[in-house]
Amino acid sequence: MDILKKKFHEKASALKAELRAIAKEQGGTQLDTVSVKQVLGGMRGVKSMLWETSQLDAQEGIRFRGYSIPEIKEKLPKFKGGKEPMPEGLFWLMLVGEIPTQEEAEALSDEWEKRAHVPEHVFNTLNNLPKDTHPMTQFTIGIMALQSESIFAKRYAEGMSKNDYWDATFEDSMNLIAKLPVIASNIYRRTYHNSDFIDADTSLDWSGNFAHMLGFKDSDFSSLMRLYLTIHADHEGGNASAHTVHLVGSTLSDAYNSFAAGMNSLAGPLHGLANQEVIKWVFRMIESLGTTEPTDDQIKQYIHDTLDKGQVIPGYGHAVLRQPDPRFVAQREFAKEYIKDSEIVKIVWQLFDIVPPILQGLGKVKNPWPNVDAHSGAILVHYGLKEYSFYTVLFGVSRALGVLAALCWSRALGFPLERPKSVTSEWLKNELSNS
Ligand code: CMX
Repeated sequence: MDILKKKFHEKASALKAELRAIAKEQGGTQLDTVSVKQVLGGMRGVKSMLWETSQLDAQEGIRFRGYSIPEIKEKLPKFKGGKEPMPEGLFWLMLVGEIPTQEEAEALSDEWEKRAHVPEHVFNTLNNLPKDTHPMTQFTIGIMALQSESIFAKRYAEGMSKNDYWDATFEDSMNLIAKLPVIASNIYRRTYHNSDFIDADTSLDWSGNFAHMLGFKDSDFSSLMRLYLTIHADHEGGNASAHTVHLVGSTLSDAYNSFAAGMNSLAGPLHGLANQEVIKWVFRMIESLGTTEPTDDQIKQYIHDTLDKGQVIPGYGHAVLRQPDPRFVAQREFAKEYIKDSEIVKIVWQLFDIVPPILQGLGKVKNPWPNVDAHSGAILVHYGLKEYSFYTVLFGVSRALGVLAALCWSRALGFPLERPKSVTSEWLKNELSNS
């Protein structure tokens, strides 16, 4: 991928010089002040990180290099005349800020195929785990086992110059992205299909081949994977998984260590694990109500019961968004177009009408609307991927695109070790009493 690498290096070198000048000449300019609420409330809204690949607006949702989800759906290259965007195109866009041509996206697909070989010791490591190890745990262990392949770690040990960090990070990122579908599908097949593994189909693109290795033959499922792996890829830098990759990467941990750390963050139920929690919650509701066609009143009662138990409604709410998540909307549109009859999808749509007013009524939930995780499981169930413990792995494979493109930028721009300041409650109380 010489063209992509060269393009990235040219753009990164220019921006690095520009940012250095800004830091020198205008470094003292105050952008924001941090409030006590931000110190105690999870640092919401604190502008403290540069993240080139995407930006999130509370009302509008995510934009990748300035393009909204409807725009990337329209503009990114498609695989063999299909309707859904190729994630290869999104990676290219996030890395260099340009929509690739069809040929460029296909060349990237071929490049990832060439880099997809996973060494045997990774599979042996996974095989030594108990079968009921959560797939996200298997995923991070698989990535950690793959760290033996890190070019950055090897070159750093040999005395690599700071100026070359971006190059080694680019190579590691490309290799890791290429290998993730192989690791993820291996985990899926060993956990749920008696280790009946499926060889890669090299005629397919990154997503189509992933769907194939998972064992899904329906071409609509491959289309779903293209959309899914595109829309989950990035959500600016402050979300927990992206920020974790950024933080760990800032210590010059390589792409494998940094990405595995981010995946442990994605595995939390307030973040990526919410996609499994949503469908688990829906299945439990169906079981408890004894019907796959619950009435609105039955659903309302189930929601109140959940809240009364001190639990959250999974798939609803967001730390930044204040409108229905456009990633939810994109999945709803996909379901409307591709899925004619699904009881689970229908329930998800019922929930979209019923949950927000109830959460609004609590008077404390800042965003009563659905997030990305509210819809994905129902579509996967429709195509037969019912093993919901695996869902966050799919999210993780996609998230690699954004966080690794951003990691390349961090190393190319020479960002320093991240080290914000903490304070004690004693300090805070003193400060407030003196103000
Ligand atoms: N159900 C019930 N209560 C909710 C809620 C929900 N879906 N969303 C927020 N709240 C509650 C919070 O728990 C908090 O209650 P307390 O004051 O009692 O602690 C209160 O409302 C205020 O929270 P907030 O400021 O609106 O939301 P946060 O920014 O703190 O948290 C999030 C955001 C996503 C963690 C939260 O909305 C939530 O727990 N949602 C359910 C889990 C989920 O879907 N997560 C996936 C997010 C998307 C992703 O990362 O993949």
